[in-house]
Amino acid sequence: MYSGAAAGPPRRDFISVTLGPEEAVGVGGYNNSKAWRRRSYWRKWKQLSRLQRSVILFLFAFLAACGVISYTSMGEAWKSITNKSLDDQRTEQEILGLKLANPAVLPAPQKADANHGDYLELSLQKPPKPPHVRGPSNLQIKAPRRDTRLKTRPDTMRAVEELVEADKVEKTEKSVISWRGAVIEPDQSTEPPSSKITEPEKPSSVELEDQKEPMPINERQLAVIEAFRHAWKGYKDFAWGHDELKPLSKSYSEWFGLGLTLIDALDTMWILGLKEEFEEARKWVANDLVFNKNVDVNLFESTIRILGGLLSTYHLSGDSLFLEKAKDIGNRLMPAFKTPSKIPYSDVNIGRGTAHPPRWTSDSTVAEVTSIQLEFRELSRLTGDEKFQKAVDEVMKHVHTLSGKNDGLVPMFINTNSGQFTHLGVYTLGARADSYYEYLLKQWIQGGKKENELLEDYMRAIEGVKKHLLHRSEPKKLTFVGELAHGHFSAKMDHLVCFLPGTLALGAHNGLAADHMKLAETLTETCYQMYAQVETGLSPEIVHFNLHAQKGHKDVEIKPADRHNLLRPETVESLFYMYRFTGDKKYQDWGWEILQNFNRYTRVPTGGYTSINNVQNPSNPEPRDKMESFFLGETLKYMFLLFSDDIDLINLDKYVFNTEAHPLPIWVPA
Ligand code: DMJ
Repeated sequence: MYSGAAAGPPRRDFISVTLGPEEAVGVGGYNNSKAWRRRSYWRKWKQLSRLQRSVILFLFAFLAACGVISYTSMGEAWKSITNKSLDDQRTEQEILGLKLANPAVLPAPQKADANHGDYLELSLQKPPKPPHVRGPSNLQIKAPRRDTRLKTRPDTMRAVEELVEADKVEKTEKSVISWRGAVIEPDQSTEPPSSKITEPEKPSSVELEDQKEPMPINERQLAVIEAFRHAWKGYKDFAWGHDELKPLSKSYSEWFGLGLTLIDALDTMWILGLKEEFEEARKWVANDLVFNKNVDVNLFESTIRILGGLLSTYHLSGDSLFLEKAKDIGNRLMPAFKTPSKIPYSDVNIGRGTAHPPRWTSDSTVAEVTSIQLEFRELSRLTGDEKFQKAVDEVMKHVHTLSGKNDGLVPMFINTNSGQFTHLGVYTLGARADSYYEYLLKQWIQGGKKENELLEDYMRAIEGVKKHLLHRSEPKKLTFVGELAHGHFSAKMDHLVCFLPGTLALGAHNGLAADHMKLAETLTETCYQMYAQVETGLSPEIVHFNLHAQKGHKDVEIKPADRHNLLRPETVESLFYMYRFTGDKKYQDWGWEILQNFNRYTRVPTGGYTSINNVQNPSNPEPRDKMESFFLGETLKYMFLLFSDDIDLINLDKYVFNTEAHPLPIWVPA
């Protein structure tokens, strides 16, 4: 209670505001004029004590302040709710494969260091994205659509859950992989480092077509998926993280100790839509793949399988982890080029940074030094570091000028000191020379068909093949590619040569002579006969063709030392190209026969497939106990693509396959 001075009106310690009817209605009756009301309120106000007035004023002020504060914070909260739901929608859309109006882009070629002068200025088309941004490739493809048996959405959601888990573990990486569709970025040029900056092009109609829904998977493709899963099961159970599976002994073998099969198989899993397997393998790459190892690797093999595999997986998935790994291995392989001639050594110690030729010679194999270019050139384009491309371009320029060729055909060896061909006079399209020819054409395609020396060398070589190496067998008159040794023709043909029909067809598709396509057709038939004429329906490593008809003899003869089959891809590879370019279903049927025979004679019940020693003995093909990494990297991938009618599933106007079946972008797509 408040007790005030005795004199004066008593003070009240409460506020009483009574608005009775007599206050509202004046003596003169109802008067609701504004002036009257103002006067009346004012009178009331004046009647209040000072304390009462202060309290009322304070209350008004307090309420007004509260109003202002709550208005501002509600606005913020609303804004963040709205943004969050937009973000959520975006993530979900990406995960579900929906095209965004404003898609992320492939990280532009990155600057390796600041001092590359003119070259770099030309090479960089766009400022690099911040490293944490995982953009999809400008040539990213859609994972194929499965039919109802292979449920896409649950798969996707499971993959997402795993990814969330993985993210917790891998704090450094944000790893939501986008399984979304072909996104051809209108603002991305894929020009090589050495070419001029061009204005970004709008997506062509062909590019826009890429954004169509992928086709559903058919029965034969499902059979390939099943085969892949069976192979993968063996690898996972007995060889996880090692180079190759030994499916019979349920163990593994090491070559480089770098998880070769796993890396070789990454983009195949992507293309087949095997999301869970892919994610599991990705985790291994993120956590366990280490290149800082005191180990000798073969430059060619590690380039085509590891560097190529990582680069293509980067392009398909848009996941920068793979580019980082590619850069790492690419840098570690560079010491191979430190030779007197700049022709690289065959072997590099990727931990020590030293390189050397094989112990018995200072020669390198011609195919090996001329079939690493697609990968190193692409690495330069992506990183903005010219050194990779420079090193491999120099090799090609040098080989272009060399003497010792025979109408464009090259010998099999080249000396790392002198830079000259050695062992002159022997010419083959098989082992040690094969992919030299393949990469002439494919580099020309990769670079936008501008590098004329490559085309010249390719065209001349095919003329050389026609002139010196083509013959016909008896009795079926199959055209085959033999070998020439010091002027003597040999009717020997490696299975490896069966890459040639596919390459010829690719050249014809890119505008080269139409007779290349004719030759491709006849040679594909021959390669198929190398399977069909054998007891198991599987080709041996090497065949000899009969040049003269002999009673009871087929076209194909096999020597005991050559009757093994290593699960090689070349014939299936050519079948794939031929089907893509002709649409003739017989190529699919031939591939289907081959897949069934692989299943019959090379499949190991406990998981995996094995090389065999004897393709001529169906009752005992003599399993070798080894699954080569290229069975997953190449053979099954080409099978899957062969059985697809979707030309956008690795569109051949946008991608070029390296010699290990890893698709890399064509810099200036048709
Ligand atoms: C693969 O490593 C590559 O295809 C290479 O070009 C040749 N050998 C094997 C497959 O047979």
